[in-house]
Amino acid sequence: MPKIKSVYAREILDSRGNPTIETTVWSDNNHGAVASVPSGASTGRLEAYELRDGDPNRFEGMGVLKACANVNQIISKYLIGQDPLKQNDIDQILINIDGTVNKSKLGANAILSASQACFELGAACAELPTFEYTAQKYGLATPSALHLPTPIFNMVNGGKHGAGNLDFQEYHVIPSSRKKFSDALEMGAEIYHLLRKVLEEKKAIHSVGDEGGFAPNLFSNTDAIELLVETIEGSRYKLNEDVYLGMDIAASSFFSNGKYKISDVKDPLTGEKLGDFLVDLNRKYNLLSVEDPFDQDAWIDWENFTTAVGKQLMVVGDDLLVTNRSRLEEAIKRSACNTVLIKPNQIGTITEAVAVIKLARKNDFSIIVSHRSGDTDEDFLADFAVGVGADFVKFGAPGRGERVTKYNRILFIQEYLQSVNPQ
Ligand code: 2PG
Ligand code: MG
Repeated sequence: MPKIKSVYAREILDSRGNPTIETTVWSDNNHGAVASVPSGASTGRLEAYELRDGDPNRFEGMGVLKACANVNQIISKYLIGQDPLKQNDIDQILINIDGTVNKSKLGANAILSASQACFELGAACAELPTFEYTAQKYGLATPSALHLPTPIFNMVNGGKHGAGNLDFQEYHVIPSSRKKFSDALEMGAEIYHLLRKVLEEKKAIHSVGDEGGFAPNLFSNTDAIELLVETIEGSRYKLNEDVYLGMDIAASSFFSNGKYKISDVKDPLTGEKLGDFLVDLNRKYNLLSVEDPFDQDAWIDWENFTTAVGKQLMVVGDDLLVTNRSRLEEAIKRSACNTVLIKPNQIGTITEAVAVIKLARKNDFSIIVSHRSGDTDEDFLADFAVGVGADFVKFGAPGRGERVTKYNRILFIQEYLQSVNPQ
């Protein structure tokens, strides 16, 4: 039985230039693993706690030296000597030594970096690629080159992610799930480049936002969808056949005084009216998915929306569910949505993220494994998504290093699976 020999955390920078934590673990049989954690901008109210130093003299308070110290001085003491193949035990130790509901004592960033590093160390000790280790451990998938998660490309960044003036946070292009992953990736990259041209022709600003999608100034949110339609029509792909559209509304980020103010209409909308607006958009554009259509506590609006369109499209809970088992249970009870977004750092351990996936599967929810808007050059999530049999991955635009490293890893996995099992 291998044993964890050392655990060491340090501060690095994420894709936004903010500090984050990276933890390295070694086993006594000389395997090693490194894990860094991402950070959100449009965070859900009930996400596990991200510990920041708050020292205004370093990184404007964003430093994570306390989180690193929690790993180096506390967590390491408990993990050294543990078997890296026993992820449940490791995560239970982490949960116990923190002892809070939202991991606010040690910080979910500290805890996840250790949980994930140990998980990857387990894969190394088992001498398996991480996706294969995940699949064998949890029995949720039998990875095959023909059934890899479908990428959700974030082509236009608005809301809290873009410097432009769009209210909705993300505008997605989603290749048909019938496409091979490599073809889907090619499609995403081609459409991304065409979109740049369309935006240039329209003289809309085309800087990119946090997730690599373009961040234009437009008159309305609907304009952004129209531009995507125009771009796809100018490509060699057919809308609603080869490729579909989706959105992350991230409605909690523009919900104030009980209403939603969006540039498409003059007066702020009630939840009911925003629902009507989105149902209309769906009628017009045949959307494949709509994420966070309402505020994270507006359960009744979610229920009504899912009743109205849940058979036609994925209603995705992100801020609503925060990768949290009890929130998912509530959503199942209420039929408030039909798809769960999985972000391990919303909950803080691999074991708890897997428990949410298992519950979602049992209840016929679709599963999307997602990055964060502040991310690192990690490809762990790609392996994790394949290993748990996720239906989709949301890793941002097909551009920028921290985004494409994850898509490229699935490309590698496809080729690897093809070589071991040619079909
Ligand atoms: C989202 C995510 C990732 P953030 O809302 O889905 O795209 O954004 O990481 O800022 O929460
Ligand atoms: Mg979201």
